[in-house]
Amino acid sequence: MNGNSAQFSSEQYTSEGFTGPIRVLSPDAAQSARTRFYASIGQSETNPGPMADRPGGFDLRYRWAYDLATKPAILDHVEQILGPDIVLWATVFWYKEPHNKSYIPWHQDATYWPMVPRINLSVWIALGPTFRENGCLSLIPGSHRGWLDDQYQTLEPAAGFSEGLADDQVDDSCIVHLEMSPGEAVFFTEATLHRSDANSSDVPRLAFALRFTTPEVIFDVDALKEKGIDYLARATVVRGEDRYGFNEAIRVAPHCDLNGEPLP
Ligand SMILES: O=C(O)CCC(=O)C(=O)O
Repeated sequence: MNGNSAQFSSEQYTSEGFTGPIRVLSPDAAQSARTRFYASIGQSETNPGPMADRPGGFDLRYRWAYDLATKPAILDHVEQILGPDIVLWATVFWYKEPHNKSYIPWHQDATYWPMVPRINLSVWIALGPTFRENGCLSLIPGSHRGWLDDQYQTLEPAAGFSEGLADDQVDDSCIVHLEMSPGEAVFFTEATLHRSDANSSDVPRLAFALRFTTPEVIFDVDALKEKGIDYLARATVVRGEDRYGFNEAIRVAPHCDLNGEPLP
């Protein structure tokens, strides 16, 4: 991949487990999101250091992050895959400052999440440039057809997750390195194998990942709490309607924080 945007393809998403990169934000909109992100973590964009803040749930704290996550152009693509009723249940800023040595191991997302059934579409938006040396996202096309969590192992401390797959457990002969320009996004499934390297460059790597599902999915709130990720998981219907009412306990009104106060 070289940063030339592709066409969104639901056929590719179904057959290969991903589609993209697709341009979802203009370069200016990506720059504005970057500026807001750095301001909110108290860092300078020109000389950024590590993030002290938790990377999740910004959509529940800042109106700009909620608006970014629910842009109609993004939801239009999501609707092509998930249908008319769409739930945004988590967002994460994946940020690696220059020379951050941590890498993200091969994994399939839904193996970490207490959701039944396992239905998730991630929209991973590059807010700055992503390339091999700054730890771009990489994935394996077609890897979403089976689950591999029975092969997970405990990983070394440099891995961003304590459990996942070691590199030599994965056949990466058809790996796709998603080198992307600010404002491009890749859409991938709950089961698509992906990873990212450490950032060995002087350029920060910043992405905003959005997790979408459908209202029929039930989240185990106690298990989320046990895993310590309940702070980032709050299900909000962002398009269509909830015909099930399964997730009342973790729903907040759109545009409100966890206490029901309007977002700043
Ligand atoms: O951005 C990264 O380095 C990892 C992203 C990831 O694992 C995810 O979005 O599920």
